[in-house]
Amino acid sequence: MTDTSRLTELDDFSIELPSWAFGNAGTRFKVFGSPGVPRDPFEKISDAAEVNRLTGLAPRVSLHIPWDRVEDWQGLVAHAKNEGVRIGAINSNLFQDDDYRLGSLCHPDEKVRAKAIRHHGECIEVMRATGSTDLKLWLPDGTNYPGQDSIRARQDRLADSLAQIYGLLDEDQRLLLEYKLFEPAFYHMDIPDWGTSFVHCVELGERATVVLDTGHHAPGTNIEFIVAMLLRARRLGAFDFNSRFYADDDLMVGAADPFQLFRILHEIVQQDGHRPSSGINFMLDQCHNIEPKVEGQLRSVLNVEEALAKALIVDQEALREAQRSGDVLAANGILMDAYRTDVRGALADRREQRGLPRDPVAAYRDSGYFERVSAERVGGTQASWGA
Ligand code: PSV
Ligand code: MN
Repeated sequence: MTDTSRLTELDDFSIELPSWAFGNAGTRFKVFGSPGVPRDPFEKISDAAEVNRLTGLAPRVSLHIPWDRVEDWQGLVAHAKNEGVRIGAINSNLFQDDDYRLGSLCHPDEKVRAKAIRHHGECIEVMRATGSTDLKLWLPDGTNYPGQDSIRARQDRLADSLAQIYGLLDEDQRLLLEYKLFEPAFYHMDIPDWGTSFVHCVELGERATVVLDTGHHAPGTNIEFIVAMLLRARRLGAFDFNSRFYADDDLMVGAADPFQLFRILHEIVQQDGHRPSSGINFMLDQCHNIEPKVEGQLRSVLNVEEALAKALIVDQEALREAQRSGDVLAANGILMDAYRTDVRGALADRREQRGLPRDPVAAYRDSGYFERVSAERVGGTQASWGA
C-alpha cells in the first residue's frame, strides 16, 4: 500500500515560469508566429497567471531585461498582483549586443566589461522596483579558437566583474550564477560547468549560488549527482528545468526523460530541497517553438509536480534499511516502485480538495482562454526570443 501522506509537502512547493516561454521562439532556421502570443510583458504575465490559476503551483514569473523592460514598473507589479502572481527572478542579457562579440564580463576591453556591469546595475534597479530578490546571470562568454584569448586572464576578469556586480546587490538580494557547457562559444565557455560556477560563488560570498539548467550538460552527465553535491555545499540556488535530446533544446521538462526528472527530485527530497526553507528557486527555462505556449507551460508544471510526488512517496525507511544492509537490488526496487506508481489520481484528488480543476489541461482546453486571447491580441508586435 503506497503511503501518500507526504504529498501534503506539495502544498508549499512552487515553480517559477519564464516570461519568454510565452513569446514566439524557434531555432536559427525559423521562428514561427502563433495566434494569441503576448505583445508585451503585461500579456505575458496574464498567460503565466492562467497557468497558476489552473494548477496553484506557479505563483511567480521571471523577467528578462531588456526584453521585458516597461515604463511603469509599479503598473506591472500591480497587474501581476491583480492576476494573482508576482515577479520572480530578473534575468540579465549579455548575448544580444554587438559590443559583446568577444564577450561581456570577460571581454578584453575594460569599457565593454564596464557596460556589462552597468547592465546589471539596471537589473538590480528593476529588482528594487518589483520586489524581486534574485538576479540571475547566464554568461554566454567564451572563445571559439584555441589561442583566441587567455583562458586564465578571462577568469580573472570574470571574478572582478562578478565581484563588482555582487557589491551592487542589497542585503536581501542574491546572485544566481548559471553554467553552460557550450554555445554560443564552441572552444571554451567561461562558465562551462557547476565547478566553475561554484568556485566563483564561494569567492563572492554566501548570497551567490549556482543555477542548474538541466539542458546545459554533456550527454550522459549524472545531473542528480551534481544536485546532491550542490545541496550538500548549500550552493544550489535554482533550477532551470527543461528537457533535451541533443543540446540546449529547451523542450518541456519531463518530456525527454521523466525518469531523470524523478531521479533529480529524489535527491532534492533526500536533502529537503523541495521545502521553501531551502531557498531553491525551481524555475522553468523553456521555449515552445511549435506547440501552444500556455499549454506547454501547463504540462511542464504538472510534469514537475508528478515527478516530485513520486519522489515524496519513496519508502524512505525501507530504502535506508536496504542501503544499510547492502541489498542493492531491493534498494533499486524501492526507488523503481515509487517511480512506477501512478500518482495522477492522488494529485487530481488534491487539486479538487483545493478548489482546482482535477485535470488542468482539459480545463484549459475547455476554458476558451486560447480562443479569447487569439481574438483579442491582434495588431502590435508579438513577443519573441530577442524582443
Ligand atoms: C541560454 O542557454 C539560456 O537558455 C540560458 O539558460 C538562460 O537562462 C536563458 O537562455 C535566458 O537568458
Ligand atoms: Mn537557463
